[in-house]
Amino acid sequence: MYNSRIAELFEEIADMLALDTVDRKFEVLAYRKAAQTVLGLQEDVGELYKKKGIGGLMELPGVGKSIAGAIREYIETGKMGKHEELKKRYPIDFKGLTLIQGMGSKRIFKLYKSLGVRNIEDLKKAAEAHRISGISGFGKKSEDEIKKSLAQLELTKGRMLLGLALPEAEDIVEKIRKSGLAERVAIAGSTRRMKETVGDLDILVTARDSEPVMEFVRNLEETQRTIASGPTKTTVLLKMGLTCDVRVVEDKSFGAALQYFTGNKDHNVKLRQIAISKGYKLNEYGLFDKKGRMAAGKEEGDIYDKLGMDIMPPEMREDRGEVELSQKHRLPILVGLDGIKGDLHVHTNRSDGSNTIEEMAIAARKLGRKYIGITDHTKSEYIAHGMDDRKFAKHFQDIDNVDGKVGGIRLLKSAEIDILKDGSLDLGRKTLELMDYGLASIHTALNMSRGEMTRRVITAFETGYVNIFAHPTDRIINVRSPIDMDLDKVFQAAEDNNVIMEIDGYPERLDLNDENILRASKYKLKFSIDTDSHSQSHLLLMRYGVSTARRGWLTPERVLNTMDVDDVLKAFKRGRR
Ligand code: DGT
Ligand code: CA
Ligand code: CA
Ligand code: ZN
Repeated sequence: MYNSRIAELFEEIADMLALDTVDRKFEVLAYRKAAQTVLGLQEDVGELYKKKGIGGLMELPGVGKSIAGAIREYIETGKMGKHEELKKRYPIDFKGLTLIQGMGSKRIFKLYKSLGVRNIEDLKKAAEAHRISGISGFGKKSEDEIKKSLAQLELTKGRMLLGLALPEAEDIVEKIRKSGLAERVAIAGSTRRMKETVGDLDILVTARDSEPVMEFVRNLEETQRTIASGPTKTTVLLKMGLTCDVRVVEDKSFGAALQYFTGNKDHNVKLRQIAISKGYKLNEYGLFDKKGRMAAGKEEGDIYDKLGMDIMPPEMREDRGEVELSQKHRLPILVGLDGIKGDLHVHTNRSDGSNTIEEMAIAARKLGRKYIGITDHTKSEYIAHGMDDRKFAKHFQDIDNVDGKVGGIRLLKSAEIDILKDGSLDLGRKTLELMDYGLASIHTALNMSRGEMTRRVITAFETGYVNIFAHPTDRIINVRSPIDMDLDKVFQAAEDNNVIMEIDGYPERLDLNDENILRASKYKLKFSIDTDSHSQSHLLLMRYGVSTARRGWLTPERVLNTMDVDDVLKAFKRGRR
């Protein structure tokens, strides 16, 4: 797949040529034109070159002898001499620096020459030392803008939470649909696989006329800046700090493109090998037989079908054994949002939530939940206004009262019980006995040694009052690493003590994560998918918990809250000593 890489190199060559003191306008234009041509090709230039040689390349619009030569050189050696030679003169990360507002290649070069700025790091240092405002053509205003843009980039550095990225992708898809410019519109990439964080958004579109779609995307309210825009692909930097690739594909290739751009890469590589073994060729345009006839392409399912496989949910496509299972027609039927009947981790304004018990109950009922467990914090969590035994006694009466008052949903009495340093629980036995179940978690002394932490958790399990172990590893994505404990020992102890593992659906947590769920599958464990809601709107976060469970291959039987409340209560009784 050479097209995008070669286009990128050509753009960078053009950027660098434009800096020359001698006027090289025509050359610059030629490389830019060639970049657009290559980027817009339906076929890969590598394939084209293999089939038709250098002559085939030269038939492309705007590709003359020297540019065709550069393409050949790159395909054959993985290098482009012209690019390397220029790069020696301009050792600058143009691509990274153009992500900063107002930084074109000329201004980038100016900062390189005057301040030695080669990359984002250098730019940051220069801005912090107020050295940019002194450069002619920049001034204080430019420096402030650069700083602002740097801060924005910093905020969204690396990967963004699915909980932020997915709603944005859905909004954009909806807008493209409503524009009437497109026929089919779909989210692909890691967002479709519901990965916990995503690097960029990938959106696929079919349209009779592609340019109006590209223009629409460039002008979206969400768009901050266009990074690249060609006939069939536009990349924009969204205001939220994520980049978004929108590709227009032909209707007959939509399924193939959706399969390809959903990935992940390793899954795709396996699929391509299977295709080859069956005498086909698979790429983002379709599945082709030896004579080049399209065997499938319009629908994603047809591709798997022709390869002798069952199509699996995107959440499974991580090359973790799903390909082989699908070939044997033994894919599991995964838990789905439709199957969720209750939510067993819900906060109210009795501790750090923002809504009343009644408001949470009504909001949950609206979402179709049949039961919720009220799990406010215990006293050690004083910042979260955790309650002591005396307050809980009254609190439980209030829960019962609301339960009597609000029909159509059952309220269960519980608490998010702090597991103290020594593994004891943050409430007295009498209070624990008043609960329908106990949900426990760790919030303090997170830096204990692995052995101590493991002991602490198992001690808590052995009290007989822990039914659900909430957000087990206590990680916060992009903020805090998981606590160090021997998960295998913890899982084994959970099995022995009938403790249910939580999958916390809060987007910053998603804990247990997909990998740990898969790892827990060796044990006879059940899981509870909860929202850890602190307000009514959080009850909707259940989808992220469910997608995490699906990425861990969970079937409905292994998920506690797919059951009716009576069976849930029975399962809790089994857990109690
Ligand atoms: P991200 O954006 O880092 O969260 O992860 P993805 O999976 O969305 O990756 P992205 O956006 O780079 O590419 C989208 C999909 O395109 C990817 O999941 C699989 C496919 N793809 C990208 N590059 C390659 C490649 O070199 N080979 C193959 N077979 N597939 C690729
Ligand atoms: Ca992506
Ligand atoms: Ca992408
Ligand atoms: Zn909580």
